[in-house]
Amino acid sequence: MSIQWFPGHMTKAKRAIEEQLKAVDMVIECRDARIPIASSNPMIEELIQHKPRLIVLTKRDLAESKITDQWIAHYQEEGILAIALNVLKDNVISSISKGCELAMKPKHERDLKRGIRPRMTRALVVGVPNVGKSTLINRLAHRKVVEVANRPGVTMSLKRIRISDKLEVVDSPGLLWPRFEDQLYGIHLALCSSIKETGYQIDAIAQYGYDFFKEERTEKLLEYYKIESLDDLESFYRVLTTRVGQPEDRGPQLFLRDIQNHAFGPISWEKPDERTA
Ligand SMILES: Nc1nc2c(ncn2[C@@H]2O[C@H](COP(=O)(O)OP(=O)(O)O)[C@@H](O)[C@H]2O)c(=O)[nH]1
Ligand SMILES: [Mg+2]
Repeated sequence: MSIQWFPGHMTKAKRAIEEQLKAVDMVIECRDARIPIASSNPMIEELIQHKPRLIVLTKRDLAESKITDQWIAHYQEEGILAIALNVLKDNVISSISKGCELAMKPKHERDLKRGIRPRMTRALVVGVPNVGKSTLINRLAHRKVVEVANRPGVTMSLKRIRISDKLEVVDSPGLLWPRFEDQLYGIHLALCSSIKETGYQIDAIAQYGYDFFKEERTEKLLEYYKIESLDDLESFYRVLTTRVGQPEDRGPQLFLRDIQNHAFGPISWEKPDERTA
């Protein structure tokens, strides 16, 4: 991903989402299960307001399932329904249908008490770039795409997918910006290939990765590189580069590439107890 976000883009994206929200009953918010904070939009709560919401933690195959479960429990405590998906492999139609039905349940019950029968639910899919929105939409679209509409005002097309007689999912072309205002989240996004790192950042990102593994997941590095212990960063890079016959200053690049290629198995970079926002 190499999208550059500027205030103008952000205002435009915000308006587009606000406009789209008027036409839907609920929101399906995709977040990367490895980095649910960094991959969430900082204004999402304000944007969604009181609409029912289903958080979909995508890429669950790349995250540590125990930590993903903690995230789901954490959202539950906050009164938000969350599910985790491998968008490439799981039965997304069934999971999304059930999730949306549960998210809408309180509203439907309120409506029924007032004598209003529930009508078809329209759910808008939102999320920052690279969380898997298009993949999700495409997998849902194995059913038929009922409409591609151009709405006046904002130039955008809305793709609506009829999932069942109870649910229609609306694709949102308005891209939301990630939580890059804090350097830590920028690093997390780069570790998950969700923003493009630039040359001068590679050392810092790789060093963050090294410190993370050294503190919490040492055995994963030892196992993968078949080394005895982690001493210091320099000797770690020396081992990495020597084995492939590359100059030592290529260490950070090689290590970051392995991280981004999921060489060490599922990794969750963010845990709910570290959550501040
Ligand atoms: N391993 C894994 N990869 C996924 C998953 N969902 C999406 N991807 C990959 O993530 C990348 C970004 O997905 P995309 O749908 O383009 O994201 P978008 O920018 O939100 O529309 C693609 O390479 C997808 O194949 C998932 O659940 N697991
Ligand atoms: Mg997309």
